[in-house]
Amino acid sequence: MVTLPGLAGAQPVDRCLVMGVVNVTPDSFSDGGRWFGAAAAIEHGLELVAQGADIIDVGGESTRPGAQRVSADEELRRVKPVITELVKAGAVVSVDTMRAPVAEWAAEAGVSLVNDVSGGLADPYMPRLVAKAGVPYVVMHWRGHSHSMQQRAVYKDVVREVHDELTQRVEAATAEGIDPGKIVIDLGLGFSKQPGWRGPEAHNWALLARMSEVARIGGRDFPVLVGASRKRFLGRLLAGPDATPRPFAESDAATVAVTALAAAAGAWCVRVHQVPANADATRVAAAWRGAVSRS
Ligand code: PMM
Repeated sequence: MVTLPGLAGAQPVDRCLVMGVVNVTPDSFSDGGRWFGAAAAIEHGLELVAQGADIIDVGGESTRPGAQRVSADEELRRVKPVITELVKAGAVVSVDTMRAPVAEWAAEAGVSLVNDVSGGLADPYMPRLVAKAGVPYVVMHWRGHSHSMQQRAVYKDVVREVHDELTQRVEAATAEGIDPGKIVIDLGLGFSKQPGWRGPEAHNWALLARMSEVARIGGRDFPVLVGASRKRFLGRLLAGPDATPRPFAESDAATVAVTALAAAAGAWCVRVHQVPANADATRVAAAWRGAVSRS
């Protein structure tokens, strides 16, 4: 398992980490509206910590396909009380934002990680700000904002293209002064990816299967964050005989299966909505990897 220097507050563990999601939004894909109020979001974050989450990811902007952007002021209004209280309670918190001013506020408030789903493309000031803050940075594969992202899900060779586009983002981030040892790669599952599970358009599955290849950039193996939880490609896989996709909340068992497989393949962290079973899966995977390395 890969350790990440600079992840403030995190206990060193010999397994894949678990990042619990707190979406302070009315319209997120998987849990929109449930934790929209600050008090409910704080309570939920604390519950995820108690259930075994290593990191709590707080976001104030929905990235569901087709979502419209909210203003930076509204995003800040949503996340401020939640991040403040979770940091105060001693949680290791990450901020899920594409905006440098939001990341800047959050870094000052004590977050341990900036999770930028655009990998620095949405706000050109983001990498410089993250370099200055000195916190770890998640660079996710992304091709555009939610309103148009599915039109961009066109690839000749998804693994090579995602790898090459992530390479450009990592180079841009390090050119702005971010320590490569603090960069985490994310495959961007569901973001400009077709949700099918067979044939050349099974983009998410190809990326999961070849995760370590995608994350080997410039001769360095970057830690990988996997965000498969409740995504549409799982609902599509689990569709009934009439091809109706399984609702997102009924794909939690499939999420756990992906967690076990990804953790066994060496993922650094999984980003999930339901913590307990995924935390168990990371322990199973760690025991599995330990046995493989001893055999
Ligand atoms: N997915 C969502 C939001 N933030 N961050 C990272 N690093 N990786 C992801 O895959 C990711 C993310 C969208 O999912 P949600 O709206 O269900 O939380």
